[in-house]
Amino acid sequence: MVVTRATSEVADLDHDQLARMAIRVVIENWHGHATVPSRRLYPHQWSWDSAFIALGLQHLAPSRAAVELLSLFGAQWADGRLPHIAFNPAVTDDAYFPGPSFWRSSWLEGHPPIDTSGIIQPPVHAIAARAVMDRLGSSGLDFAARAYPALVGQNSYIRERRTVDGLAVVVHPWETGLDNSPAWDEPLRAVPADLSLFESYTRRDIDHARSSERPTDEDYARYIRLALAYRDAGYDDDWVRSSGEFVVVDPGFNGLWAWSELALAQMARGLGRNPDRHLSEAERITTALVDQLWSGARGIFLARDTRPGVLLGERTVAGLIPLVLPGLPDGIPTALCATLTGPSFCAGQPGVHGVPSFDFTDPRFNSRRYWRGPTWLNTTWLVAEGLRAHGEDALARRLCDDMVALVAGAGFREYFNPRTGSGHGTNNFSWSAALLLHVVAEG
Ligand code: 9WN
Repeated sequence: MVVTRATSEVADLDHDQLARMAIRVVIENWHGHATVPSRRLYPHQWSWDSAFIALGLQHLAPSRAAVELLSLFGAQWADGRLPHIAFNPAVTDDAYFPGPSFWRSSWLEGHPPIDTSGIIQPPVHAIAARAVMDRLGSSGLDFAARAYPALVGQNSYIRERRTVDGLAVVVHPWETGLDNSPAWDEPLRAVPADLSLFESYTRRDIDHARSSERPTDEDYARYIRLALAYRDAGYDDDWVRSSGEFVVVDPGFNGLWAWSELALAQMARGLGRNPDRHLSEAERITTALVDQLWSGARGIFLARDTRPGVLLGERTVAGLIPLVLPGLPDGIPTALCATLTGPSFCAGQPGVHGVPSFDFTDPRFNSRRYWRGPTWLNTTWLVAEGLRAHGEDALARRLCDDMVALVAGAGFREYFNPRTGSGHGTNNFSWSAALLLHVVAEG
C-alpha cells in the first residue's frame, strides 16, 4: 500500500514540547484519584475515557494510571457493569446533565459506594490495564491482582446480561461512545423525540460547546427518553433487551470486547492463571462478529439493529475497529484497509488528517458535528493499532503522525476537521492529551 507521509511540519514539531503541554492538560484535569475528560463539559470520570487516559498516564506516572483505573473499578455495580460515568461528589448535580439525581443509582439495592450512571461504554479497559501492569514493573502483579477480577466481572456482565445471538447489544447510543453517529439515525427514528422533556430537563453541554457541533435537541430528547425508560425499569437487562426502543449490535463495541479478552489472557498468564477461557471467548466473539456483522459488499463491519433484525448500511469508523483483532479470517484485513484508504475515509491521503468518524461520500457527512465526520484521536489510534496488528506499519505510523500534527496545529481539542485540521468541541480534552503522550512515548 502506498502511504503519503504526513505534512512536512510534522518532522519539525518539537515532540517534547507537545508532550509537556499534554502533561499539563492531564494534570489540570486530575481531581485526586481520576481524570475528568474536560473540566467544564465533562466534569466527572467517564469509563472509556479513563482507559485512554491511563494509556497516556502510564508514561507520566504508572502508579497514577493504576489509580485512574482502580478508581473507576470502585464504581462497578454488583452485577459487574462498569458504569459510563462515575460522578464526582464534589461537583454539583447540575454541572452535567444527566447528573446523579437523574440516574438515581443510589436508589438501587446493593448500589456502588458512589453515584454513577446506569449504562456502560466500550470495554477497552483491559487493554489499558495490561499496559499499566507491564509498565509498573515489580508492583505490576499487585495491580493486576486487583484489576483482573473487576475486568473479568465487566466482561461477564456483558456476556451474561447484554448479548443477543452471542454478540453484545448496546441499549443507548451513549453506550457506543460514538453517540451521535449517523448509523444510529435509523434505529433512533423509532424513538419519539419529545421536546417537552426540556420543560423538566436542561441540556448543559451547549453551555460549554457550540450547539452546531453537538447533537440536535431532537436527538437529545431521544437520549433522555431511552435513559429514563431503562432507569424506570430498574436497569433490568431482560426488560431492555426485549422491550427497549434501541437495541443495537455495534461492531466497535464488540471488536473491543474480543480484544479485551486477549488482553485478559495476557494478564491471566502474568498472574499464573490459565488464559484459555479468555482466548476461546475472544475467538468466539470474533467468529460471531464476522458471521453477523461483516459486509463483503460494503468492505466494512456494519452495525445491526436487532429490532427489525437488519444490518445498518452506514460506513463508520466503528466498523474499522475490529481490525485490532489478529484472528480475523484471511481477506478481511485487506478489505478493511482498502475501505480505510478508499473514498469513504481517505486515510493516509494528502490533505486528510487521521480517520474521519464517518463516510466522506455520505451526504450526512459533517466535518464539525460530533461523531458525524470529525476525526477523533481515540478512534484514529484504535485503527492504527489494528493496522499494526496486520503488519500495515507505514499507514499506522502515518496515522500516529497525523494525531501529533492535529494537536500541534489545533491544540488538545475534542475532535478535528479531517480536511482542514481545525479543532472542535471542547478544549484541553484529556484523551487527546493522553493519547498524544502515548504515541510520542511509543515513538
Ligand atoms: C455522553 C466523555 C464522553 C465520551 C463519549 C463522547 C461524549 C457524553 C456527552 O463525551 O459523550 O457520554 O455528554 O456527549 O461521545 O465518547 O466518552 O468524553
